[in-house]
Amino acid sequence: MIKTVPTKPYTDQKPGTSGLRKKVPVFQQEHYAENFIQSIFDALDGFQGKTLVIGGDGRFYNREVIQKAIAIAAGNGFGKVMVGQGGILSTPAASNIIRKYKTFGGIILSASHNPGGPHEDFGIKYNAGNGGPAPEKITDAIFAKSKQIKSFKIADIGTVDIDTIGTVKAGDMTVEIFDPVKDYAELMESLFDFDSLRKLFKSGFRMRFDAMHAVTGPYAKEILEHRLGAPNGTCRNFKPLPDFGGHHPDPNLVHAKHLYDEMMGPDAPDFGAASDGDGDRNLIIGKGIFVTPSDSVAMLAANAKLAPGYKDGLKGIARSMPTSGAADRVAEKLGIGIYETPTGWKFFGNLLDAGMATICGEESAGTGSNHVREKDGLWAVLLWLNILAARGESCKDIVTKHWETYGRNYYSRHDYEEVESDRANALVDELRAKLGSLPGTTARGLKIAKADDFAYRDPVDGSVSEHQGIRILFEGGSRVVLRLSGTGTSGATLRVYIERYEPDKARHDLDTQEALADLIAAADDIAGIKSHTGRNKPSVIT
Ligand code: VG1
Ligand code: CO
Repeated sequence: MIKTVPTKPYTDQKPGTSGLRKKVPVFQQEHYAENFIQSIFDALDGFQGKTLVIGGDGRFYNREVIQKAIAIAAGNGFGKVMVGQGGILSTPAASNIIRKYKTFGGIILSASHNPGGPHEDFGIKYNAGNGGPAPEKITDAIFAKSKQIKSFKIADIGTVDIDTIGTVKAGDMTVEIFDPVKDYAELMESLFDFDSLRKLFKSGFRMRFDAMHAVTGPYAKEILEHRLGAPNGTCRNFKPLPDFGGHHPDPNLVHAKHLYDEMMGPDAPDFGAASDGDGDRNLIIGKGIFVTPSDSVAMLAANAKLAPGYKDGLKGIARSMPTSGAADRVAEKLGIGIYETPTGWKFFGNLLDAGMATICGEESAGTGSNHVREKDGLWAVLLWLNILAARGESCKDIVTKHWETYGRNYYSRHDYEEVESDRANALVDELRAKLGSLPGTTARGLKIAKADDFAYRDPVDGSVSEHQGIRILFEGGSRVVLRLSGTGTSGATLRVYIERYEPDKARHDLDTQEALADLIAAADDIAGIKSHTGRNKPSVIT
């Protein structure tokens, strides 16, 4: 039985960098989740009788919204939904399922690296049939529908058992509950040399993987400990919890500080890694050395051929604009294309689909390849392991040799979180207004060569995305980028990205913040960060 339930539109359902993210109490308002899910379907065509994938990162409110999504999918005429057992499905695993079983698309319930719990964050995003996040054309249409919605269609099917693997009928629709790990583990096994990884762990190689009580736990346990034979205890915090144990599941040097401290300690394991709420980010720390995400994508690309899945080489590399230029130097040396996109994985989809890029990366700890259409935390960890096994060198040696070959891009991101929106907007507006007058002027002795507001023209479909971050480019190649986050749920988060290239080997072991000190000061002089935000230092430095 299908009911048409009248509803009133909410005005704030605009998807951000990666889907719609709000506090749980916002999502708990009457019909809030229902409206958004119906708006997704209203923005799509041709799904009658087709299959939809549904899963989430296990955070608070996940199970409730999964039931709603199943019932609304049935109400709208989907023929089948595939749901990860227990409602669990990492973002990259969801992308794989959509592609492998050629489904119409998928709904992923996650607010990724944001905290979870009754007063924390929740999120919903739609991924299309290529397995990737809906492009702006679709997210714009969803937002437009959400502002006009008058009713949603829901099937009266009661509560579906999402914990037992198998297939059941729900009205006219089929519901398949599947093991969320198996297909993903098989995909990893097809890309990497699992035999040599087993030998590596057998030889006594020690690793620490911190799942931060988020979705990657079951995947890491199965792959690292069960399939690759890493000792029991290699994975830590591997049980997904609705509130992530009260922590931010954000694998950076602030929220995964315990891992950093362990890796810098006297008895550090050989290799450390962590992943975020929905399993698409990665933190890589070798014994005694943190690898910045921008460096990591460059190093993975430079060594990718060592893994069976990439033995024929790469077609191209894509990175988001704020990500450092380290990957550009690798692309140049390999003689392959390099693409610079706006922030957010949705912009890589076309390049991957068109076969123009094989590896993609973002400075925010996202790395991935054409094996799925999302960034993939465990994939990056396994590629690093494959490279370590094949080269037989330490992570630190691989990193320092890379810098010797290509030079080092000193890089840092300063985040000012929960700034009042008006103040953050004022900063950006003022800066935008003076962009034209900046070139030729000097700040802290650094001459500005160019200043602009980044716009991207997709080389595949020609679509244009404007206002994707303000760039201040200095003579000599250093730069500062400023943009406002599109994933936060309270106030505004200002991100300031700072980069300097250092070719001289003798200057490769400086402290990053010291190496960037003049640029950091120049950014404040130019943009008035302290005066606008009222803060004298960033909330998070990565
Ligand atoms: C942030 C990152 C961006 C990433 C996005 C989603 O967006 O900067 O690189 O793609 O999060 O990642 P923003 O707009 O807040 O800067 V995830 O792991 O939160 O889905
Ligand atoms: Co994520």
